[in-house]
Order: sequence, then C-alpha cells, then structure tokens
Amino acid sequence: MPNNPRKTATQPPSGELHQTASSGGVALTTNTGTVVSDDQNSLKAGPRGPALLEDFVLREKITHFDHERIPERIVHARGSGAHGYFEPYASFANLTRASFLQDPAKRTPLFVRFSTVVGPAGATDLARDVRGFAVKFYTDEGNFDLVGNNIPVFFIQDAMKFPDLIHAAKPEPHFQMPQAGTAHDTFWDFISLTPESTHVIMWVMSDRGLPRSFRMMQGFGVHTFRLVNAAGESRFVKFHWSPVAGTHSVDWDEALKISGADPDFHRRDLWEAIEAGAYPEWELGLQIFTDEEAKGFSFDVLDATKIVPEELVPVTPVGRMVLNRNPDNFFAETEQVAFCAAHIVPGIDFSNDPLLAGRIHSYIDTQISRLGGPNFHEIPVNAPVAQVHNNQRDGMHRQAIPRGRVAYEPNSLAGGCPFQAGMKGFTSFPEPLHEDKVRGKPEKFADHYSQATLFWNSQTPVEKAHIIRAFRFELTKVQVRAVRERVVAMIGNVADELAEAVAAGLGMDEVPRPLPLALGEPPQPEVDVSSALSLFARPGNGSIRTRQVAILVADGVDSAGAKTIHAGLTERGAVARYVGARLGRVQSKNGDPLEVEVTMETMPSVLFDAVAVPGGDAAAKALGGLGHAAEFIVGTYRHCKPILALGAGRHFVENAGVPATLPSGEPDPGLLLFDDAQLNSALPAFVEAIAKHRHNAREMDPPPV
Ligand code: HDE
Repeated sequence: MPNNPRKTATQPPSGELHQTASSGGVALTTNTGTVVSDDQNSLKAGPRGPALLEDFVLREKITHFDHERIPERIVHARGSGAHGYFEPYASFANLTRASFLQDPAKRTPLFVRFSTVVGPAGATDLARDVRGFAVKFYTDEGNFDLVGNNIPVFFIQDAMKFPDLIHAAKPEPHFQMPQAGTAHDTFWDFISLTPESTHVIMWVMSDRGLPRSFRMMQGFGVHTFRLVNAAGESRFVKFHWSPVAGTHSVDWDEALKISGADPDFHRRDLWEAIEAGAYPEWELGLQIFTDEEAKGFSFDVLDATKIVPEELVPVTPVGRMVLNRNPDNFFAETEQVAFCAAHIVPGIDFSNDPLLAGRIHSYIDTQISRLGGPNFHEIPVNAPVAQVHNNQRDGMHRQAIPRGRVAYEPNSLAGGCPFQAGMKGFTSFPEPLHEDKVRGKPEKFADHYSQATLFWNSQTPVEKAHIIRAFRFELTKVQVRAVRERVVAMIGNVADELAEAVAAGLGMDEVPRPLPLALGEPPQPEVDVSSALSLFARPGNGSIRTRQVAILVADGVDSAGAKTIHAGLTERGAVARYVGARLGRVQSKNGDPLEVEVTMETMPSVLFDAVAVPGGDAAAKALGGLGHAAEFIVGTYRHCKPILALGAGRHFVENAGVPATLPSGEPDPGLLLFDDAQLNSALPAFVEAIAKHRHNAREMDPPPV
C-alpha cells in the first residue's frame, strides 16, 4: 500500500494535456523509448515549488535542443537539395569503365545540392554569387561526387590561395558586413591584386550570377578530369550539365527586390516544381580530348581559370539527370549531405590541376568538424549503395556493428577478407611524371586575360550592358578609391569599351591605364568569339511549364476572360494566380466571384514571369486607383517580362505609363494589348511571349549604362 494514497493519484488539470494518446495514436516518448505522460509541465516540488533535478524528461529535451545546431559549411552554407536519377543515352564503355555510364537501361540514384558560396545558411538566394552545383551519384561501384559550380572557371589557380579568397569575400571580420554579397572593399582589393580572377569575375558580373532558378542554370565540373576505360586508356574530360529549361536569369534590380519579397525564391521554386511533378532535368555532356591535343592548346587545361571553348572541343551529350523527389527532412539530407571532391569511382580520375589537389584533401577534412567525426559516410544521405567492407573501426558516432575479431589485413583468421581487388578495383591512371619538385606554375597560367576577353566578345549588347552595370554597382559600394581604380585597370586588359564604360559609371575623370601583363606575349587564342558563352545560347525547349503568371483582378473583372487565361496557362503547365489588393473574393462583372490567391503586397511583380490584366471597366478603374497595381505593370515592363491586357484592362496598362513601342519604334512583342473579343488569339500570343522569357529589346540598343 502506498505511503500516501492521496498524492499518487494526482493528475495535471485535463485542459493542459493538449493532445493525449487516447485512440491508439503514436505516443510521445523519450529518446530511450519511455512513454511520456505530460509534455507541458516540468516536474516540481508542488505546483508553485522549484523544478526538480530528477526530471529526466525535461533534461533530455532541453539538452537535445541545446545541441541542435552543427557548424554551417565554411563556404556554400546556404543550399537546397533534391533526389533524382541519372541515365546514360548509350554505353560509353569506350571512354570509361565508370559503371553509371555503361548501360542505358541502368538508372543511378543521385542527390543534388545547389548553393550560394558566400552567404550564411540564412542568407538570401538572390545574392550576386557563383552557385554550387554538387551531384552525388550513388553508383553500384561507389559514390561519385561531381562537386561543381554554375560557372565553368574559378577565381584562383592553386589551392594555396583558397583561404585568402574566401576571407576576402566573406563579411569583413571587424563588423560582419555585408552578409551575402561581394560588393565590399576586401573582396575587390583581393580581386584587383589577383589578375588570374579576371575571367571568373566577368562571369560573376554577368547575369549568370543571378539565375532565375536553379533549374535554369548550367553546371560545370570546372577542373579537367580523366576518363579511363577498361583497357586502361585515358582521355581528359570536362563535365557540363545543360538545363532542359534553358539558361535564364533575373535582372539585378529584380534580384535586389526579390531578396526582400522572398529570400527563399530559388529554394521555393525547386521545391514547388518537384512537388508539382515538373521534374527539373539536365543533360550531361562531356568535352573529351587527348593529352596530345591538350598540349597544343593556347591555354593549359590544368588551369581552372580557363575553359576549353566548345568550338575547339564540342560537348558530347551522354545522358540525363532528372530530379524527382524532395528531401523528407532538410537537416537529415540537405544539411548533412557531405560532398567530397575525393569521392571518385573506377573509370574516373583526377588531373594534376593544382586547385583540385587541395580539394581532394579539404572536403573530407571539413566534414569531420562539420559532422562531428570520421563516420559521416554512415549518415543515410551519404551512405553508398555499394557494399562497404574495410578494417576502419570505431570513432565518434559509429553506427555499423562489425562482427568478429579481425580488423586488419593481411589476415588468415577471417579467411583473408576483405580482399584487395587488384586491377578490378580503382587504379590511378599511371601518368608518367619527370619533373623537379617546385613551388611554381606553368607559363601559360600567366595569361590572365585572353579568355576574359573571349567571354566579353561573346556577349550580346544587353549582356554587356548588364556586366557594366554590375561592375558599377559593386565598385560604387567599394569605399577605397585606389581599389576601384585597380579593378578598372585590371579590366582594361579585357576590353577598352568595358573599362571606359565602368570608369564613366564610377565618375572617374580618366580611365586608369591597364595593369601590366604577366605574360608579355600571350599565345594566340584559337577562337575570338564563342556563341556558347552567351546566356541566350540555350533558350530552352519553348515550354512555359512552371512559369509564374499573375492575373490582376479587382471587383468588376471579366471573370470569363480571367478564367480562360487561367485555364489556358494551367493546361500548359504554367502556374497562374489571381492577384488582388487583398485576400478574399472579388465580384466579377459576370456575377460569379473569383478567389484572390495572393496579394500584390506579398507577391510583387518580381516574383512572377508575366502578368495578365483581364477586361472589365470597373476592375480596370479600381486597379488604376491602386499604386501597387501600377507598380506591378511598370515593374513587369522594366524587367522585360510579358504583359497581356484585354478590353478595359488595356486602358489601365496604357495609363500605368509603359511605352507603347520598343525604343526602336518597332512593336513590342512582349506587350500584348487585345480587345475582349480577341481572347482566342490573345492566349497563344501570350504563351509564345512567356516562352521567350524576356523581351530585352525594351532595353535600348546599345542600352544606357
Ligand atoms: Fe569547394 N568547398 N573548395 N569548390 N565547394 C566546399 O566543403 C574548397 C572549389 C564547391 O553542397 C567545402 O562540405 C577548396 C571549386 C561546392 O555541400 C570545403 C577549394 C569548386 C561546395 C571546400 C574549393 C567548388 C563546396 C565547404 C580550392 C567548383 C558545396 C563545405 C582548393 C568546381 C557542396 C564542404 C555542398 C564546398 C573547399 C574550390 C565547389 C571547405 C579548399 C573550384 C559546390 O571543403
């Protein structure tokens, strides 16, 4: 019999037990499986008494919470991931023995993580930055991590400089500003003193630094790798991912505003596309060339600041990647995924790129502190599908339970297992080496500008204007005049017109003289222009799937027109939304109400790819009286996106102040003004205009800087 029967029956007041396991639901437990009776109240010496140390339920909960965070990645901290698969178009056994490239019937599962480089995990998606494009192939012969970027060249040539680059780019250490951008003194100070960065800087200042979506950017392995076939023959290779949706970007002015309106713009876009079944897809292409061919190039293929122009070595399509499943848990998968440049498989090998060498070390090293020990390969998202058998044992967070007493090799007590596989296993390509041990670089590494000029020459006038504006924006934020001048002196070696325009944009009276060249007479480049380097080279497949379209509505709207546009766009896979001044219903002129899905305040025009304004006199008048609605139209126009207006809607659009024609006087193919009766021809024209994405001819030619 209990000592005090009165007290053993005590229960908390029933109102405080918000949810109890009454009908066979899953009961709340501690981490050791003890069922918890009350998750609202800690254990106390009386309702008004002190909390008791013996409360193991409270202590476990708080202790676990205290340790929920792990260090974020030192670079690429902000990222978004997805699962998918790769399938090759054919067997490429002639090039490589890599198992994922042997059989078109074989699907290899994979996990991808896209990222920004500089910002912290909570930064905006739309910072001007390089994007990471890391793919983990779970092949049946081990994991192959292709840890690339959306830009094919890098800032530096040798791993020795990486910590300096990142220290210069990250927020300045005394006051931790700016959080996610490169528009500050230390970054440009470093860049202006590191001429090898000129080429990548041209890419980052281009609209490539501001993708419209992760789904609409290319990916590159950056370094030269090797492919090795079963006969042991090796060729050099560059990896390219090409998006089926085409390469598209946002405007810098949009990027700045999206950062406020929806800092998760890219993360949301990827998530929603996969949830909607519009699976993002890329084609994997390879540039393949021999050691002999490489020797003849005007640049060194071991230099990560150089591309191999596609005119010199075309890209061979070899397969496709489809992303078809969102992660179940962000932390468990996207955060804990550990990409390592050292993870390669038989059939793929490293080149002697001195930047790659540092990476082979760095990634495993960083996971040890980020994920708490050497057993991160056992975390589900990192675990290979290939069997793991070795004699590595113990360490922090070990999950596997190896059997037996043998953890060494050679052994006889376990029958010699696990055996070395000899030539069946991974074997490094036996590249002959006969050189002195030195700290230095090959001579061609010193040509810092030829390919930056090639990039500039390959851009359209609109792209060039955007590059000039980007330099102006970034350098205007730089406080130290000498740094600004040195950058202009650096890009003076790329193109006079670029340096002159940037100098003018910065209010310099004189264009600084170009920096001295490190290589007196750079080798003659093979190509002067490469059309593949323009963002417009890959317009996509013409589909409007997943494009976000706003339909502006107000009381009195012509609901028949609005619904026809909505249905027509939805049928083609676009995401059409009724956008109004506030949530709730608007009364249409036809009598049936329309439900406003989002408001102009929460989803301004920068979050959409196009806008439609249906007819209806009263609605057009109401929209005309709303500042937000006029801004919506003007913003859509300024950012070169399509506008459709029907009936009375066209008066609202015309009165919002958008020019009726292009600056050239030609009709604007992105500005579609129709009568109500022309709805049938309006919709296909609108779809075609959306498929073009941007109508850049609205920017003057040449565009004003
Ligand atoms: Fe990385 N890089 N990197 N990097 N990198 C990291 O590894 C490093 C480089 C790239 O989504 C870190 O797990 C060094 C080039 C991507 O998880 C770290 C050098 C390219 C990601 C690291 C480079 C990349 C990283 C930080 C010069 C394009 C994100 C956290 C020698 C080919 C992967 C981590 C993900 C991440 C080191 C240069 C791409 C510290 C030392 C070149 C996409 O290990």
